[in-house]
Amino acid sequence: MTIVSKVEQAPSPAEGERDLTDGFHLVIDALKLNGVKTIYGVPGIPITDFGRMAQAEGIRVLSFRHEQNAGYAASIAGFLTQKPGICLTVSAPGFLNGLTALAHATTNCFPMILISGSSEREIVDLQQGDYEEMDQLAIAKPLCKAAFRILHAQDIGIGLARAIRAAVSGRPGGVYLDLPAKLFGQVMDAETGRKSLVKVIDPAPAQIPSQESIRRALDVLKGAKRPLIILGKGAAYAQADDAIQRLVDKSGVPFLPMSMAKGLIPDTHPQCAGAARSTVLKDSDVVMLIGARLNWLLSHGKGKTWGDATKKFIQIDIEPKEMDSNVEIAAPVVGDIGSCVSALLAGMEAGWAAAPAEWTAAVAKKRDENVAKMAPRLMNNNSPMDYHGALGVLRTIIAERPDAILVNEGANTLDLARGVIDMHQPRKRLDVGTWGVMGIGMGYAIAAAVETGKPVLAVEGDSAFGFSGMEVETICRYNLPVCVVIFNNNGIYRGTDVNAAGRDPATTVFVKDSRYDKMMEAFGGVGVHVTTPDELKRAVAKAMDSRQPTLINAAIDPAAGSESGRIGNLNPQSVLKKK
Ligand code: OXT
Ligand code: ADP
Ligand code: MG
Repeated sequence: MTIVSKVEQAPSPAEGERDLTDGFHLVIDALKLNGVKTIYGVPGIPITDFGRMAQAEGIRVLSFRHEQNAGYAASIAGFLTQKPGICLTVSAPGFLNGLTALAHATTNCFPMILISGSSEREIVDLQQGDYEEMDQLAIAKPLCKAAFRILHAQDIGIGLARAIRAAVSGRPGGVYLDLPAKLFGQVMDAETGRKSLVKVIDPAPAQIPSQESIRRALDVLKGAKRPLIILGKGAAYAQADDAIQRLVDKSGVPFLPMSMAKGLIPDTHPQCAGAARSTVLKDSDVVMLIGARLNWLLSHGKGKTWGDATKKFIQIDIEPKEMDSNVEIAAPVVGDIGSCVSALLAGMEAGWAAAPAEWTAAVAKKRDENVAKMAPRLMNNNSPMDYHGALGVLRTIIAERPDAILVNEGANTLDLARGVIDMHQPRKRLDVGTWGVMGIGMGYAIAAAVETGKPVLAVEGDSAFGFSGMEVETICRYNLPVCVVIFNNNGIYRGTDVNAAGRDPATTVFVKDSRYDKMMEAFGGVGVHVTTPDELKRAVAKAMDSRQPTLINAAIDPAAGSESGRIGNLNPQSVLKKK
């Protein structure tokens, strides 16, 4: 190709002179060749022109107000599409702003590539104080799955290929790609450059489990009296939805979805044990983990949550090192979830006995009791609203629009929404993930709308929203179908804390009765303030159907929440008396 922009402004090449390309265009061509359609980032030196050129070449380049939000957007784009989400930042401070999201992607096993411009190697390595000097590669390395730097234009094809393969193959994760400013301007012969590009073939190859591991797993499952299947976000990521549904149906085993696996099989399925969580964890005797780790969210597979009965675990995971990470795994099945679940199905002979009826009936009974206990709380029309009253109407909104995407963060706002709002389709619930991180909200909402075209409902604690709130301008700028509902209880967990020393406000409280809806109005979106569940329902339904950027400030009783939501037990306690 003939190079454009800066080089094109040079005098036209003399007759017979070769076509040239440069670093800018080689990176863009390499991304396009590998199917990258969207970049999330923040412009500046040295990548401003790169963003412009990528846009001119047909890549959608979404410009954010802060790199962390662009990074979270890229990470969830990776989860939703199985392709690496791309985040583009400037050097040092921009890079560091993007790094939290890169680490988050790695922790959550989402494929993502953070591409950052960087300063001149010669000056950085001698620490001579270059513009935004920082040894970015060294800093990124421990926080991601792989990190690469490209120094020469002829290596761009290979460098991009390595980054893409590292992000999506095996256990997916975050990859850092360092592009020094000088690289962009390097010129080379266009034909040689074209030939140097690499289209990555089969970037995430199937990983077939051994027959022996399948036989072992089926033997353990067959011997179970009280079996349980736990579905994690790895199962949602794998997009093996039909096979997983068949396994659940054929085995008759109750299943417990982890937060982001909700909807992989509808929460309303008769075998769903989401509303009998404590019971199934405690009383099961064989547990099959599919794309879920035995980390803190599952009490490490031991302790009182899991009861006294000896458990046997079957674990399906693409990462062999995950096995025995917390407790002994009786039947490790290493491979990609699609291949593993298909092999299990193939090995379940005709007439495979469904899970014992006594067990499934006990689980169903507990679930129905819990659902019945919660039902009246969801129907209250109190003002000020409590969490259940407000969430009850949002549950209906999602039931009526099962293809909408729910983004959710906060403490009480997160934990109660997870329980109350049933999900009906795979990969529709996106939340704080493995770290319980606040700040994913607007980045996730933007990427979800962009990648899927579906309307997004972001249910946000007022504190959680504050971490990415400025991106409402981005939502308005791109006119995205995002409805943000802020559960405004005047603070973190509750709005009622008082500072005993009397000077400053307590650390957990915010300005009382703030009007977050005005923020959306400031950028041309729709802002609504509501005080009752009925008003909330009307406002959300209107926003979801109109697809207009909307922010609804939902006034929640400041006393309604509890410290840290459902995980208050994780707070250390002082042995000294509280002042
Ligand atoms: O079986 P039992 O009896 O046990 O009952 C369970 C289910 O069976 C039942 N259930 C149901 N019943 C009836 N019907 C239905 N449909 C149903 N479904 C379920 O309900 C119970 C509970 O079920 P659940 O939820 O499945 O089970 P449980 O026991 O809770 O599960 C355990 C966990 C650990 C798996 C689960 O709790 C979980 O996933 N938790 C995740 C928690 C999390 O990640 N929290 C976020 C972090 S908290 C804290 O760190 C915060 N910060 C600090 C901070 C962070 N995080 N990040 C950064 C960058 N900086 C700082 C901050 C600042 S939160 C926070 C802000 C908070 O304030 P906000 O204003 O934003 O929010 P508000 O709190 O609203 O004010
Ligand atoms: P959750 O938080 O929902 O419990 P985790 O993030 O802890 O889920 O676990 C996800 C697991 O899924 C990781 O161990 C990861 O290696 C695994 N995983 C991700 N994709 C696949 C896949 N395609 N096949 C098999 N395992 C996968
Ligand atoms: Mg709050």
